[in-house]
Amino acid sequence: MKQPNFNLLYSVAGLAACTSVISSCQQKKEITKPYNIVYIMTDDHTAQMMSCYDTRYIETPNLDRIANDGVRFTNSFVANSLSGPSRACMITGKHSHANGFTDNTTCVFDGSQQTMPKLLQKAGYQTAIVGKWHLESLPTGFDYWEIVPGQGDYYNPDFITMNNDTIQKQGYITNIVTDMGIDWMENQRDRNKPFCLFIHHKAIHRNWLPETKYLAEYEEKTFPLPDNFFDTYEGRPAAASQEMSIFKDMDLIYDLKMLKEGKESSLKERYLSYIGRMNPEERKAFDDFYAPIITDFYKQNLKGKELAEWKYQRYMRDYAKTVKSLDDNVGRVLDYLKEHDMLDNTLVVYTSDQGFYMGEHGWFDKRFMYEESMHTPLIMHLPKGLDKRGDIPQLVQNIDYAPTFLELAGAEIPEDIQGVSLVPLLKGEAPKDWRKSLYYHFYEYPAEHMVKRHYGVRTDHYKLIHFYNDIDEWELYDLKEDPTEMHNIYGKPGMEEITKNLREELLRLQEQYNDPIRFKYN
Ligand code: SGN
Ligand code: CA
Repeated sequence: MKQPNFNLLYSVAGLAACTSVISSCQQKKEITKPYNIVYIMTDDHTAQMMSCYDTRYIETPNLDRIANDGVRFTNSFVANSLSGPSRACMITGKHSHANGFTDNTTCVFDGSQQTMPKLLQKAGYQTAIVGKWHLESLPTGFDYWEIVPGQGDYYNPDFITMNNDTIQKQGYITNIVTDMGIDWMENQRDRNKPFCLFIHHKAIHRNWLPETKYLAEYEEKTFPLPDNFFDTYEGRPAAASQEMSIFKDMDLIYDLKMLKEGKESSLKERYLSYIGRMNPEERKAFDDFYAPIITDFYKQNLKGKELAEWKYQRYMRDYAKTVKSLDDNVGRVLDYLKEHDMLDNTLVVYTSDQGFYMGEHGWFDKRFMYEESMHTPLIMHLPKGLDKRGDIPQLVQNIDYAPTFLELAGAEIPEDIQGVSLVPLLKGEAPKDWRKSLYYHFYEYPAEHMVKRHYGVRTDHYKLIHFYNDIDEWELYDLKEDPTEMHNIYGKPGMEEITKNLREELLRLQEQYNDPIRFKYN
């Protein structure tokens, strides 16, 4: 079915915006249709596990469809590599200290503040979110929402409805969340309005529980170990003190499914409750699949490096299987939009709440400002009128999504939004004054995985990090010479001028964004 013509409504929204934002007026002339926005965000899906970014590990044909006919950001980053904080950055367009949601463990999102969905509503858009929300308070600014409590469950998951009821749905979460998004587009929205739909997946979050039909996938594959899998963290005390090592911290039962009578772990009860949600057929498929692997594993009695490598292979396989359902479901959304003739006026965004370690430095999880977790995948299918195709190399950050969507909607971008609209990049422009550096700040410590508090600045060449609180350590990396960040060159002879400039840039960013936590420059 064709989309109704929204031009009239768009003009009204655009007119309101024109009273105060000249760029929106200029924008309006070039955009003849109001664009819909379908924003698909996964949890912990890292670019290493998307074939449009990295061909070493797995194929993701549907994600590649987005990148192949659209754009791929090659320098896309988050401001604080953790779920709740990333989500808060994304919907407010502001860094964590400014939106108030600095960490997952102590924060509740203040839903009375200005957010991008609220501003889109004012501009005449219908807004909806389905899936993971993770901001503790209930969503505001959405005409429709249905979210999972907290992290949600993979199998037969619960959802919180707009009446604040909790209901259980049958099936695998990635399929269900996609069904809900498609159902909203097909049956529930007001077709007289443009819309912005957020499809927020729980996948690929720990503990990587696959859809039972994909249990046997990737079992024949041996994944290559990253070169720095056995990192010893020399010259990097903060990296040495984390608790996210595949070898030391990944749980054999909870993470790697090696459940056996007599084997205990502190996470066993939680594991049993997760797999206890499966129906009898699912559970049988799951148990039948794992039985021989469990027997073989305990028989081998692996130790040391052999055990570390075995854990890595199982982790990679489970993660890859979980991605497979996700990739299928992204394909379903693209097919729906295509079949309904909506691709020409719909921006489709695919991203993750952050990157993730696939064994680099010996790790799983995220949090650090190092590349694998500060980076986040960002690919887009562009509607007609936005002509850029291929790679976009400029430094972008998840605080940029809000101003981008607002500009596309013809809405005013409030002064206090800290991100920058990506629309010029989507049109193929290369603005000379594009930002030259990014600011990062991670707060969740002491907490699970024990990554120390830190802030820092990243340019296209260098990264300067200051770990603070119960530690006072600086790290400096030359990203061109040392892309895997193994050599901390802070304080090394010859780095004085570069360090001074980066410290100045860091302070400039802390002042620009008004972060109350700043280092004292001397
Ligand atoms: C859970 C996980 C952690 C993970 C955090 C944050 N532990 O607490 O491994 O770092 O979520 O992830 S688990 O035992 O519950 O699996 S986030 O993506 O939501 O920020
Ligand atoms: Ca996450």
